[in-house]
Order: sequence, then C-alpha cells, then structure tokens
Amino acid sequence: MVAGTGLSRNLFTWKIAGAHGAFGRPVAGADFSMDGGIPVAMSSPYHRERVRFVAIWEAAMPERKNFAMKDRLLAMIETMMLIRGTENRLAKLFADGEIPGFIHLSVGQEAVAAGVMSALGPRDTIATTHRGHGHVIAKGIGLERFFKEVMGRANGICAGRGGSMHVADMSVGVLGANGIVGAGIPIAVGSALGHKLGKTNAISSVFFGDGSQSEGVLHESLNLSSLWRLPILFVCENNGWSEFSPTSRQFAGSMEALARAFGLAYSKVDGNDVEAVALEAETAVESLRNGGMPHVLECMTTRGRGHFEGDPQKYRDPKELSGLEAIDPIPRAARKACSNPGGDSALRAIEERVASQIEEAVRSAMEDELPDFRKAIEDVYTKRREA
Ligand SMILES: Cc1ncc(C[n+]2csc(CCOP(=O)(O)OP(=O)(O)O)c2C)c(N)n1
Ligand SMILES: [Mg+2]
Repeated sequence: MVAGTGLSRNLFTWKIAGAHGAFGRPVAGADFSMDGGIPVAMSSPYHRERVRFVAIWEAAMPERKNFAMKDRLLAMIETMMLIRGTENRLAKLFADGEIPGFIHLSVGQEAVAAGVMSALGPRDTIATTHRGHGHVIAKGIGLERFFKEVMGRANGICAGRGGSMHVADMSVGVLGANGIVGAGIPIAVGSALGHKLGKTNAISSVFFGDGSQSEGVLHESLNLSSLWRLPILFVCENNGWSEFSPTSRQFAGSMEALARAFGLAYSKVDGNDVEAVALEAETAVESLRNGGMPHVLECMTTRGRGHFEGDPQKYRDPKELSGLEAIDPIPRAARKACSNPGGDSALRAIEERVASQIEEAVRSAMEDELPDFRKAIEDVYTKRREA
C-alpha cells in the first residue's frame, strides 16, 4: 500500500512494474468524454461519430465549468494513472523486444499532461515532443491504436509507420509528437493561426522541454505568436535535464525573461501538483479564448527515469534518484483524494479500470499484424487531385 492512498504499492513504482494504469476519461463519472474533436474525412462514419462527441462536449460546457474540484481531481488521477500504467507497460514491452526504436518515458511528469489537458476541449489542438506519450493519452487518443502504433503494428494510429516519437491523431486534436527538439513549436503556432483565421474559438497548445529554450525556433515562435496575438499556450516542461546534461549548462537565460521579451503572458507552477497545473492552465486558456496574449506556462517537474529507456543514468546523483518517489505526483494527488469522503473506494475502482483497459489494449496490439513493407511509402505525398 502507498501510505494514505488506499492504492497498491506497485502502481507508483519508478521501475518497470508490469500492467498498471488506467484510461480514463479526463472527466470521470460525467456523461461526456474528452474523446472527439477535429474532423478528418467529412463523410465517414468515423467523422460523424467525432462530431457527435463534440456536440456532447460542448453541450456539457457549463456543467464542466462547475465540475467540483473533488471529482476533477479523481478524473486527473485516473489520467495520470493511465499514463503511468501505460508507460510502465511500455517499458516492459521494450525490454522484451516488442517495440522498435527508442522510447522516452514521462514517468514523474504526468501531472503536467493531466492538468493542462483538463483545461482543454476536444477542438483544441496540441503538439508534443519525443516524450509525448502522456500528452496524447491525456488528450484522448484511443489506447489500443496507441499501443499498436508504438509497437509498430499495421493497425496503429499511423499504420505503424510513426512509432513512439511520431504519434499523431487529428481526430482528437493531436498534431503530432516530434523527435526534433523544438520542432513541434512552429507546428502549434500554425495551428493557432488556423484557429484564429477560422474563428473556431479553439486554442493550440504546445508541450516542449526545457532543452528547447536554447533553440532559435522557440524564440521565433514566441515572436510571431505575439505579433499576431495567437490563441496559443506554450507549456515548458522544465525537468532540469536535456538528455544527459543539466539544462543550466546549455541555456543562459530564463523562460520568464524570454516570454516577457516578446510581451507574452507568463506563469510558473509546481508541475508535480496536478491541481495547481489545472488551475493555472484554466486561467490561461480562459484568457486565450477571450483574445488575451499568448501564454507561457512553465511547469517545474522531474524526470523519473532515464532520458531514453535503458539509459543507466550514471550522470545523475544517486541521492536525487532515491528521492524521486517522495515527489511523485500520483500518490500526492491520491492522498488528497483519500481525504474526501468515498475517495478511497473511488481510487480502487480507478486502479481496476486502468489495469484492465491497458491489458486489453496490449492484448489487442500483440494480436495485430505487422505492416506490409511495401506500404512504407504510402501517404508520403498527397494524391494529385483530378481537375
Ligand atoms: C534539434 C535537435 N537537437 C538535438 C537533438 C537530440 N536530443 C534529443 S532529446 C534532447 C534533449 C531534450 O531535452 P528537453 O527538451 O529538455 O526534453 P526532455 O528530454 O527533458 O523531456 C536532445 C538534445 C534533437 N533530437 N533535435
Ligand atoms: Mg528537459
């Protein structure tokens, strides 16, 4: 048991744990879902289903606003547990040779994904990084097709061609993960411009690591978004590391000074406190929907595992590594939830839901076929339209 949470111990492990975690609707118990969003093929049944989700979501907006923080906390815990459980499972699959390429886990950083996403709606778009599993899961990507994609299977969300670092799903507003540091940022700026020109009242959000602070593309993107007053939320996940070096050895400035230099709004939050992240994000999102200046939200957090899976982390102080569990955002939020009436049993139910959802997704991914090699170059170019 994790002290004061009513949850089993192994769920929160920083080491490979096996199958734990949950998918959750970001708003558990409510009769609407985060799943839904951006139309893809206007005539498909898939598209019609998405449109239905959006309608339900939007009808529920006033209710969502008044959603008690106690229920919202449970919903965010479910999202965090789903991310943790999924990534622990991915670590195991990676060790078993079931995943091609590299994976970068966001263990310890789940509160940023869950908190920010609780403030976004299905029409809002996000772009993310090489460490993006948590963001796409929190945004509502289908878990089965997510596992299939990361495992390089034929029915993955991008037909198994993207993998961990290129997961994209426009139907839930996920513009894509990205293996190039900083490269998601201008994509999100373009999406924000699209929202503005299209008068969609949606916003765009981009997640990037502190390592991006020294990339010129961030500076250019802050500049353009300010000049054009775009509806964009820049989320800097500051975990102190850029691969194997402390970011302080690579960047001489500060995120706040950068944001202020271009006239952007800026706030900083404890990125391991999911409620604090959610409240700060909600304030920023509300301002953006009302035409406010683009906003930079800097979330201070900690990378729980290596840069990539298998990284022995010899460059890290063992004292820092052994202190990680004490700052784990999940037990921290779970302890708070347990202090509310019924919190203990709600958490147990979440734990069970999460575990079965992940196991089902993994089972389905293991049964899926590998892609046909000859299809590797399909969809690389758009088809020429006949006049
Ligand atoms: C343009 C570019 N330069 C270098 C790399 C190699 N690289 C991959 S991840 C990474 C560090 C990223 O650090 P940060 O942005 O803080 O994200 P974190 O890994 O901490 O989540 C680097 C330098 C890259 N992928 N792209
Ligand atoms: Mg970093």
